[in-house]
Amino acid sequence: MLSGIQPTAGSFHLGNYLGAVRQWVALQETHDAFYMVVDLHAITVPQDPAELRANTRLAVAQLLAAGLDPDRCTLFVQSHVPEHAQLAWVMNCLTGFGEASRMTQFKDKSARQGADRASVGLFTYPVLQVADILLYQADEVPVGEDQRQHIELTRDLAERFNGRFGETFRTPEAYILKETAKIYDLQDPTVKMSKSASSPKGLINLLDEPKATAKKVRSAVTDTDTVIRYDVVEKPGVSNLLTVYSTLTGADIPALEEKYDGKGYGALKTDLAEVMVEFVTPFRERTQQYLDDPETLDSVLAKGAEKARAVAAETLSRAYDRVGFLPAK
Ligand code: AQP
Repeated sequence: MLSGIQPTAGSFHLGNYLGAVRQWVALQETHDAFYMVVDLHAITVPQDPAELRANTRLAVAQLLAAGLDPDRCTLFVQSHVPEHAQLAWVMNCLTGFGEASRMTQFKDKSARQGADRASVGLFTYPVLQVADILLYQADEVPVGEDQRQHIELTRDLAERFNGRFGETFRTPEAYILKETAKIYDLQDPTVKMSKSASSPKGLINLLDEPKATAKKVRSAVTDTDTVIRYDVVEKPGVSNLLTVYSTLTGADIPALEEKYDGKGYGALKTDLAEVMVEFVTPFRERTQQYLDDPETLDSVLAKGAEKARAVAAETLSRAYDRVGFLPAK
């Protein structure tokens, strides 16, 4: 099991947590799990060095606060394991230009930046992600729906490499939970909650002031009807709120529909705002505790990098050999 998260914006948002990180915490109990903060991916768009460094530590602190346990999983920073960039080069050489051009995330992000300003790194970012996954011989990759196409590319490239050079990589599957595959923007519930595309009011950052978070939930866009029913086509806003409510509390959606029958959107939003506050308040505190203890954080990362490198180096060495590189003596 392998997955990663970018340290770009500082705080994780609710989509990151419900779509990915929450699953990571559960899966560390049952799988040999590798989780990383993908700082190499972060520099595909312009970054301030001091901010990147601070945000990388902040991402690690949030992962620990969310419940990752370094004794149950391998938690590391991507740039601490140079094999990622090394295997990415090999994979770049197997990827068609047209194939990379079809990646919708690249199309969206480069369109937002202006095609001339988008970096070559942003273009080949999905191929780096392929290397990330294949290095650990991952069977499954827990991600949100927006990553499905990249996992498909990973499967294609693993099979291409194996077909050309002999069986080397496992072909992974995306692990996407249907219920939380896509958490939507609170102001435009037809598009995903996203750090780069959502408006501040549509985006719930887990480290924001709990009061501000509650306010955003209370002003979430719903519809002109009053009935609380899960229906993503007719009622995307209400359905999104029900998904979040259900996932954070464990109450199933039919039970919530019954609970709020005849009560109107105000009651649902007020209660969900409270649920959110109860969730983010200890999360913020735990994150701060990890940030206040840099020695523990550094030692978690040193141990994680060592464990990750042991696996990654072995896979890379096999791949280099298969490609025909002369072994270094
Ligand atoms: N809205 C979402 N619903 C469900 N899952 C989501 N993920 C992201 N948004 C949603 C999942 O979070 C994991 C980490 O993604 P990332 O490293 O790409 O994080 P990000 O860049 O912070 O996420 P954004 O908001 O998607 O950024 P933009 O839009 O700027 O690229 C992944 O598993 C992802 O699927």
